[in-house]
Amino acid sequence: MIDLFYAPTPNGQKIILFLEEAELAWRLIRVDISKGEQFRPDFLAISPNNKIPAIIDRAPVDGGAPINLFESGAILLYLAEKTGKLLSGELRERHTTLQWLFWQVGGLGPMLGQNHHFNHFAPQPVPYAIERYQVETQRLYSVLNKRLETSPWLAGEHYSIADIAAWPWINAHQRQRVTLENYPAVNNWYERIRNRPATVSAFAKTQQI
Ligand SMILES: N[C@@H](CCC(=O)N[C@@H](CS)C(=O)NCC(=O)O)C(=O)O
Repeated sequence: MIDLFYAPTPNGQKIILFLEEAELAWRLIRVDISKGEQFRPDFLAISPNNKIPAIIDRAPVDGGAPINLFESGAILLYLAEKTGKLLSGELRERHTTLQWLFWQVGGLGPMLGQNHHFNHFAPQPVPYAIERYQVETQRLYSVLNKRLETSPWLAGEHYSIADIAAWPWINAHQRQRVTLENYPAVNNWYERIRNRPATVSAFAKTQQI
């Protein structure tokens, strides 16, 4: 059983996509980040950077004590290694997957997060910042589009944790003021993931809780 500390944001949604895709048993523990619950000492003991997502794996493969983890990329890598799913063991495909996973956690996520901030949450409009992150958002969508013009999935021939990491951020494209039709290969990839049974059931389960 995996305990997932969750809020309905792209970084949280990555983990439910993996858990459903890999058919792991999971329990969702909501952390209301709008009310500051991420600063509670019991949560900080698991996630000292005061951010979701975080997990506790109560049944690690070594049979030892429960493992706590924060950072969505580290969690996806851990769960992929635990289950042997969504991360190839083949040298080239494995490192192509990790390359795009790191691109997402180091670039796509933080930059689109700044786009969300300056478009929706800044206390006053900051035209320079809005423009800067809009241009960077478009650049990143173009990088993704180029990759997906030549490859069905980010890692190559197989759906992987790299796709899972990127998709929830693209799912928020309207908030980023992006028109997906301008990025046809991204749009096609986006729809294929949106219609996967695991994607549908992951979101349905979070509505139920
Ligand atoms: N690099 C982190 C980013 C996580 C993150 O930014 N989480 C946000 C929600 S999407 C959060 O918990 N924010 C609360 C806060 O900053 O206080 C990851 O990939 O897990």
